[in-house]
Amino acid sequence: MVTRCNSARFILLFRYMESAEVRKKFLEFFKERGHTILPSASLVPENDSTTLFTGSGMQPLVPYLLGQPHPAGKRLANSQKSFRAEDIDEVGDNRHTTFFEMLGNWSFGDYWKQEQLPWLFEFLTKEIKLKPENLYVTVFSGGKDLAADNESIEIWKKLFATKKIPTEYIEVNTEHEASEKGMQPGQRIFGYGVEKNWWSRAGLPSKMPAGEPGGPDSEVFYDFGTPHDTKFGKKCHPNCDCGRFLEIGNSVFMEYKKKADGTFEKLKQRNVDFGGGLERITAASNNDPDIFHVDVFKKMSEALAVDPNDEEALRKDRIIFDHIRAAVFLIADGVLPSNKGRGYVVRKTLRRAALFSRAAKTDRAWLKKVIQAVISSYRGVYGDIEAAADNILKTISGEFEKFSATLDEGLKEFHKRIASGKITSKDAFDLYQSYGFPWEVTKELAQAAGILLIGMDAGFETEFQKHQDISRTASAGTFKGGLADHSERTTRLHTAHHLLLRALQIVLGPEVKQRGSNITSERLRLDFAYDGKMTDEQKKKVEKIVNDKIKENMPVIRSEMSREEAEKLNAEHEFGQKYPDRVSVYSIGPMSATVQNPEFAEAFSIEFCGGPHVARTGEIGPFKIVKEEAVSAGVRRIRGTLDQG
Ligand code: ALA
Repeated sequence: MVTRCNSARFILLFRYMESAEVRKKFLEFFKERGHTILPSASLVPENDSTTLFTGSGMQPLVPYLLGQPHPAGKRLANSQKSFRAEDIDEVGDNRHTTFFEMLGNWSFGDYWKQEQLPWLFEFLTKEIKLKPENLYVTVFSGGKDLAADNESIEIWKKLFATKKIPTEYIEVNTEHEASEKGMQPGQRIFGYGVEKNWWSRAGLPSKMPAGEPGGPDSEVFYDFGTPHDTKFGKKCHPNCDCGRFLEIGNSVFMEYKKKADGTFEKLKQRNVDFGGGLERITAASNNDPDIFHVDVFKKMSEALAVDPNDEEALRKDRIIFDHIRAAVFLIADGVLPSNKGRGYVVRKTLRRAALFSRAAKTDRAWLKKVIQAVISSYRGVYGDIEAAADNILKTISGEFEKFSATLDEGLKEFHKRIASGKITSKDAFDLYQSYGFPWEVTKELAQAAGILLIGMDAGFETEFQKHQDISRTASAGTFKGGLADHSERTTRLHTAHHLLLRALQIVLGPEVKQRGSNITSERLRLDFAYDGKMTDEQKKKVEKIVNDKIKENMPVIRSEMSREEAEKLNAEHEFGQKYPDRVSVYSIGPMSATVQNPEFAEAFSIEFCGGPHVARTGEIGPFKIVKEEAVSAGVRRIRGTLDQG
């Protein structure tokens, strides 16, 4: 493999660190500091509709950041599979990927900044052997009603002083201000505002829904020393996108929760949520700014014989590698290509990969080699992938075959339509429906052909929506699952949802099974398998059972167990959902039974569920059924809401 470090001598003297070594060092480092190591959660989030995919290590841990005790303790660490579909257009340069592993460590109301920042510094400089003079850091300079993080400035100053590195703090607040000011020698700690140094799943403080946790963060950047490119701003600074600096770690000091009135309150506990891209830290350890030189990609490129001197071919190959690796992980987690939701995202990534590979690689043997390179890179780390290897190979090859069958025809049609110099959203939709061109592929082709698309995203969305609405009535309806937010009302409705499912089973029969669920602070929706319309009397009975259980003020109890144990206990789960090896289970009423004694005499309901829930059913308040209707043959939808508050 030829690398972009041009000195052959350098390559001979320098051993590239592999990502497996970085992962191992990180987990051992935090294990030695009292952390329990968790396995990675699935890429499909459980009970969380804020994103389609798990995009950070903290996502499966939200209930614990909000105060629920974690069975494994107050200090956790892991390497979490993450996928950010929103970054798909950035892929092709030397540092963006959609799929990545996020190294993470957490403190749930335990240690704080004084431990986190020195540990991170020690890990990066001693274990990974990054030169401290190549590290730059950012901290929160404050925002509306949100205090600046002066503590972190002092901690960083002391840490750099131990290495005798001159360290000045400079407040730059916004990217614009930073690119105007630039950086002077000695300036190493940069204060940015909410756009850059505030972290929550929803982004900016103003975008956070009620109940969402967030906080100021402190990021570490690695300086590769490459020259600044003025295309990205007047002067360089750590958050500049020119490629000189790469963010390799983010310590979020998660101590706030958004209130319904838009202000913030302190959480019950002060949390640390650290995330660092495994591949990025590995790239920094090798002082090589090209993330695609990290081992897993290197193995993929060996299977494809990449020419490092052809910039355009390199860009396409990076897209192919990224998308195929992402698809391998998504398919292993049960997401198959389709025209809806998560499945559409997998289809889109695979079709983009097929399109970019088309010209150069007509022989498909390379595809198998590239997929096998991914699978072998993660052998022993992600067992799911190895176990699903045959299915992965079959699914990806099948998707490539299907797409190539229509690709040439579709391209002809595309060129015919652009002969007039423009392409409409209807054209884009026809290409999607007849030839399987994802919208983004058409956009890409149109941009390459110099065709302007203004406002087309919205137009395509409208066409797409029209199509989806039509097909929805014809096929079994599914809707985006989970909770819209973790606000108090949504949480109350979530517990009511469990009561409702059980009440439906009591009134209509045990064959009632959940097929989907969606809960906002306004109402809950539950789709369930059942033949026939409910009578008014049945609805009344169901409503009464739910309200009786609310009045009984039953405890809502969370337990952790293996998936097999939960299955033996007949815990309810959604049809077709894939669950991890260890699961969280909620029972309403004490769950005194065990696998050996699976009676649950006292538990009214038991479900596979990640929460959050109220502590006792009395907190829900009066519940009422609003509507019951058909979704498709054999599937009903029921809507309910809270009477007050
Ligand atoms: N949750 C933080 C992030 O994703 C660490 O950057």
